[in-house]
Amino acid sequence: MTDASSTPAMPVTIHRGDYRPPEWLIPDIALDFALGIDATRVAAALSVVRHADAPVPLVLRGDGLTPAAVRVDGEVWNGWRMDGSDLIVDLGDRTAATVEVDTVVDPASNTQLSGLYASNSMLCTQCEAEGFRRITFHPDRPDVLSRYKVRMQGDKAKFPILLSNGNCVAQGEQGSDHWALWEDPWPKPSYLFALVAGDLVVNRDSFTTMSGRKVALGIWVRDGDLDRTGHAMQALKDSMKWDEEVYGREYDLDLFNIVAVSDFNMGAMENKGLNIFNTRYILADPDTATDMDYDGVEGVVAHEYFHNWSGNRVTCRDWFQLSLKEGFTVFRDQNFSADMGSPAVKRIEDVRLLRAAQFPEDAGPLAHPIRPDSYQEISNFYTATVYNKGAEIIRMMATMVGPERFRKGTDLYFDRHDGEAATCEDFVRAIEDGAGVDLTQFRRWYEQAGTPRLSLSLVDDGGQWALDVQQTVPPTPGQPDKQPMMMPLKLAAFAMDGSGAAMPEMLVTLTDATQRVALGAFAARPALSINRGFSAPVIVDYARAPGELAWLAANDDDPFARYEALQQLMLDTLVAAVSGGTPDHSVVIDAVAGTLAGRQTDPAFVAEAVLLPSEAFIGDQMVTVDPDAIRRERLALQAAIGAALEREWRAILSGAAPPATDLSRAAKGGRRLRGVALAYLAATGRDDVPALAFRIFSDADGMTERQAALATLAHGDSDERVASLDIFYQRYRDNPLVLDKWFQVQAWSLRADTVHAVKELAQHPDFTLANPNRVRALYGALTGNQAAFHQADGAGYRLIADLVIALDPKNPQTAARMIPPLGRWKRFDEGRQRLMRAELERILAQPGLSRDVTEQASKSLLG
Ligand code: B3K
Ligand code: ZN
Repeated sequence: MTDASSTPAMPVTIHRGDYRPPEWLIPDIALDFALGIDATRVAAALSVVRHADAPVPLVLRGDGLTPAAVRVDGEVWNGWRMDGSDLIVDLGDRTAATVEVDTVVDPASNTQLSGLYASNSMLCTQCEAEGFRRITFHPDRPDVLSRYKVRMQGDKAKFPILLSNGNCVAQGEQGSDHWALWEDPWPKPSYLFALVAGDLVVNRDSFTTMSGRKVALGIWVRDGDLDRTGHAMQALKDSMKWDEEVYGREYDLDLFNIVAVSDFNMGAMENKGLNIFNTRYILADPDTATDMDYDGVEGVVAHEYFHNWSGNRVTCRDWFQLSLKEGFTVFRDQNFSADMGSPAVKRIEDVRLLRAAQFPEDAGPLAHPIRPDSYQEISNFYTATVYNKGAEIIRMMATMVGPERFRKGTDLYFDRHDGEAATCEDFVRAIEDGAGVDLTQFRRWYEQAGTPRLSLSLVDDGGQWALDVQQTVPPTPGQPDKQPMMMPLKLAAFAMDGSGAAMPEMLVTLTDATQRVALGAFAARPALSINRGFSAPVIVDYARAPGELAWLAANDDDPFARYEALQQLMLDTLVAAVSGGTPDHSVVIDAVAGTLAGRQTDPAFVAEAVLLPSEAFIGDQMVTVDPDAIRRERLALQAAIGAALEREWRAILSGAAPPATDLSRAAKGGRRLRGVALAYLAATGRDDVPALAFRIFSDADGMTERQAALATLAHGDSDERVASLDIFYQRYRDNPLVLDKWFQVQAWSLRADTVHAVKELAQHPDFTLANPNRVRALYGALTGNQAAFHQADGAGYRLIADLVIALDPKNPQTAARMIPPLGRWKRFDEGRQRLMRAELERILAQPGLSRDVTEQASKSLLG
């Protein structure tokens, strides 16, 4: 299998409307693997049953495969041919047959990390979305469900552990080899198949389900990593319990295994009974993982576990329905994490991510509905829109009907579609029927791309106040005209005059392009709390009265709304400054001071609330993004807040940090606030800051404090910067996940020479294109560093385009993920536009480009 030639560049567009049911079903599959790092022989036996009414050949998809032998019902078969990379087997007028196909794959040279590949001399698989066809010929579509029997045999010394889906039903030895036979009783699509063979150690535990069944749990890692698996195991047990309590979903096998792999294209994969994870989302101990890393482990373990029902027991009919499993499962993992920690902080983090990743996608050339209408390469559609906006769509349904009725809807969904490959429409209908609600208009969220915008104006009708709401959905590629959406909008109103008069929270369902909402009686214009809890994923325009945001930041009874008010205040100040106004920092300083007063009660919330909006988010508010002015004004505001509240920041830092082993909410919040305090203090440029940061770095008993201090130092120019980076490198050079942080903090740096530094770091002996985590740590961090990536001479763009060109032949999925930042060219000045487009054109001019990169770059160029 040669990776470069296995993905043809010819773009074929697949349309949702072209869906046809499968012509052949495959109730049973037996796979026999003779394992080898350079050559693994795969003997597949498919029991096929004709589903079409009339005779039709069996089409088996392949990617980079050559059939070594084809047999039908035990006989050598000549009635087959290749059509491109697909195998067409002519079965005459048979209605059922056993089709056997032998193939040989080379895991060691599979650098795409899709199909069967080698990572640290271990063999593992990644089949979603279309990787199974890189292992053996198969329809490889999610609506073909089969029971799998998997036999694997290999050298005992090289592959002491042999794992697949389901249960191990037999094993034995044969000379220097051993073998294992795994059977999965649950029919599943090919994308959920998994196999792992390697030298692994296990953290074993167990969970007793609500019906009293004991499930054996195992987390498999490389020798030496075992003592960093405790948090993942706890997260797994918590997830299993939560899904029983909140959704009534019980685990359905006697075994649940997780394997951690260093080289992995995404976060993790929910293969039935055998989840495969990026080590990043399994391994954590206080010395090497930050609190945020801990939360990442908990959230991703939960996400993959929850897929056992939302994704595996009920799967997707076709890949256009991806949000059916991903949006719903993200919604489930968000609520789980909220229940495990702080709901307000979790909501802030989720909304921040939505605004950072999804809103720009929805406003750019790659905008698509959560249920796309067409694609060239499905890997390009594992997007923030499908995942995170998808979760918001589910959240809106839950908000509109309330928790009990929503549960009735999801119960009905699982009952109706258990064992099936379902559609988004099936989900909406189950919520309608189970919860008793009409979602006819709401379905537009599945059809229309673009972030809706609400323009609000307050009307005073003789002391009776009302709100006029105007809704527009912007045009997006292929969708020039939009219809108004149905959405829940949570509102409250408060008198700012000290009378205490308030209109308690109300839930309004918006349906029309213009709509009037009665608010009630107020003696004077009230302060409005709008879109509380971010009840709808929209942008709100509303001209505030002077002092209104500051009042809400201090007094709103919804913590999310307090956060929003303070953010909006900061944003207004920054946008005015960037647009050439004279900024008045004092309102922001006062509001931050007021928020800081609550730091004893809820340090985690306070830390989130006082953070300035990101440079990118400030840019999103502007007609033309000016990265340099944004950086300058943001730093100026940060310095002003740092100086005005210097005493507070120093007081926060003067106490002892909570012990790193304390992972309580209060301890995590305390550490987060210390990190924020250090950043504000550093912005003042006071002489003692590098020494202070270096002391924190050196005294730190865990990674949260250590990384925060290192990141602060990395922005500056001090001797302490050089020393801390060096100490960090020497200490962690053998730990890949921590070394990623070393690359990342340098690519995040606010220094003027960051693009140059990234270019140099790409030549560092520890840098490699073979590991997606390392690529993301360096280049992904650069694209997240707005002023650096958009350096006016185009050096940042060139670096990313060079990376895409170098990485595409090895790993097209990861290469394609680096393109969207170049596609935002329309948002910048003419000079930058030209440079960005030129890089996209340079990428597209490369011969033999993958389908992944071709699709992303050509769509991005259209703007
Ligand atoms: N379902 C996988 C994603 C697979 C991506 C393939 N390109 C992880 C997840 O969302 O849980
Ligand atoms: Zn998922």
